[in-house]
Amino acid sequence: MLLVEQTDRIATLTLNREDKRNALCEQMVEEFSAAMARFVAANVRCVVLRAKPGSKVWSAGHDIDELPAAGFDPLGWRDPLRKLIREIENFPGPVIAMVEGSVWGGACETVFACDLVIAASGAVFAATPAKHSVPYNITGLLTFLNAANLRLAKEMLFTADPIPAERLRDLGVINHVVATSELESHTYAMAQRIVGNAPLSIAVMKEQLRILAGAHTMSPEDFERIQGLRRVVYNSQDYAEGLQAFKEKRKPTFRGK
Ligand code: LCV
Repeated sequence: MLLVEQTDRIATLTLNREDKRNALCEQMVEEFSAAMARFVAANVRCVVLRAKPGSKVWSAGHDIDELPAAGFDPLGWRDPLRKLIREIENFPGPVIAMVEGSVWGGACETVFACDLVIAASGAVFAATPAKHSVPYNITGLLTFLNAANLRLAKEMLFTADPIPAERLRDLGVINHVVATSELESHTYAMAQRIVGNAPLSIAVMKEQLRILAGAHTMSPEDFERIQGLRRVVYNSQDYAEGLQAFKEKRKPTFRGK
């Protein structure tokens, strides 16, 4: 489900599950983890995460068919998407998201969790929990909040609108937007500059920034209250309706209960 390439100190992971629009499933994430472990052992200094050239859909996000039925937390600690985000954050070198096409839901968070984002003109990004009545988890929301400002994060999460890469670049969420024909050259030129710098310094700055970006205090009471609120959502008829509507390829009807 992933194509793995490594040339010297730069590695490339290509999402390779086109029949399901590169939906992020457990097997794909297991392959991702195994590849990242090999990259660490091989002293890879920069990873590029991409879809195949010409992809209309970079990734359709979390594999909805793998979301648990109502009654279970759909984005708990061991969920494949949560593991994927942590793999990106913990890799001791920059992970560059090279994006073309549309990016949905958990894939949007995945791109935002990458250290750098270079998108082709015309790419769009949609945060979709509200389309499926999914109670996103708090570290996932922090990824959005760290990538965007609160106003934009709320617009993306509440509207689920696909946002053009150009607008996200203008708001500092995306590093560069380039013509599709220049996407690879621009991305790998930056990767080359990065791997020409000091890897230990970069790795420790990445880890410091991860710690600083996640340095939020929260009382045990607030944590328990959030988990309780999320449980109401994933126990709701709306959550079950969201899953059913996707399976039946129809628009869901949410009743707020
Ligand atoms: C499994 C899929 C998926 C998929 N999972 O092709 O952020 S949260 O909280 O929402 C989180 C839980 C999350 O990330 O949820 C997933 C959010 N993703 C979306 O809402 C996007 C859902 N997909 C689509 O809207 C369309 O598939 C797009 C616009 C991405 C592509 O449309 P296109 O017409 O090119 P199809 O819809 O025909 O999909 C092709 C195959 O991929 C499956 C889909 O069920 C279909 O499978 P079959 O050929 O077996 O019918 N597929 C698409 N997305 N997220 N499976």
